[in-house]
Amino acid sequence: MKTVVVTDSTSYIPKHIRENLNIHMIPLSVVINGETYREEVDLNVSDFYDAVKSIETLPTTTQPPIGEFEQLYSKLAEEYDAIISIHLSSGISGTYQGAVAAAEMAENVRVYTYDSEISCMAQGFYVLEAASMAQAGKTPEEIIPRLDELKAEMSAYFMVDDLSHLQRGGRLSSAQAVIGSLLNIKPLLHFQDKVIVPFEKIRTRKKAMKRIVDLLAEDVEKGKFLRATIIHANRVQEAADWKAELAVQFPTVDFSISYFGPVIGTHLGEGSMGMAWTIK
Ligand code: MYR
Repeated sequence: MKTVVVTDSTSYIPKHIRENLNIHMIPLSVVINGETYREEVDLNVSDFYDAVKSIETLPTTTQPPIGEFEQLYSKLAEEYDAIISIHLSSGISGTYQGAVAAAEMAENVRVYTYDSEISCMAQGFYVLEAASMAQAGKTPEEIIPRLDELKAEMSAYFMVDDLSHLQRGGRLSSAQAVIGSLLNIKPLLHFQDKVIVPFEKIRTRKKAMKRIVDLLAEDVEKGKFLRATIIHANRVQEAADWKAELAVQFPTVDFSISYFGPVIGTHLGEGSMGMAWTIK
């Protein structure tokens, strides 16, 4: 059985890695000043953060049209027997539902849609694992349980510099009163049941980052062998410094650096920072 992996742009997997692992990507889009840009295709991450500095109207985002999924699935059906299509959490975007609708219409190929229940390189971990296994000839029946194992061990925490982006986009799932009480601090956020909720109220960025490290340490102390990714919104140097520090503190963990690209950056804002980890 020949299996191939599809994901959306919010995995933010660099192009050369996608090409090496035969990962097919469907982009979400950002609308800036009335112009629609497909992220990772028409607009890269650094141009996005440059552009938002100079515009008056804040950008918005859109999920891919269902037709994009239909076209890609039908092209892949010519060569493959199965497609594993892995997407950002259905609790924050309609992208996954689009994939499901197109999967139901697909002919001559079996499409397995997978709700990552998260996004960014945390989702990317599932995509990379699935693609490596598919290249090694594994079937969806072998790959999907492995993704579920990674999901069961996934932790991801992030903080934003300014909560108003998440509030404006309606992606923070909490009572207005709770959100109001968080506006002047740097709460740690995470995903619960596919949506973003506050994890803990923390006053400063430094303390929030320290708390993330403590949470990682708890898992390392349990003897888990982990891969972790630092995810940043245009904070390249800060992410590199953090990674260098953590690599010394946690020699058994494989660290990487990834980013909040245009679509996710629209909802989190520049300066956001987070970390995700799961088992190797
Ligand atoms: C759409 O328009 O359909 C896209 C909506 C994307 C919402 C993004 C909300 C923030 C996600 C944060 C992910 C952090 C992962 C560690």
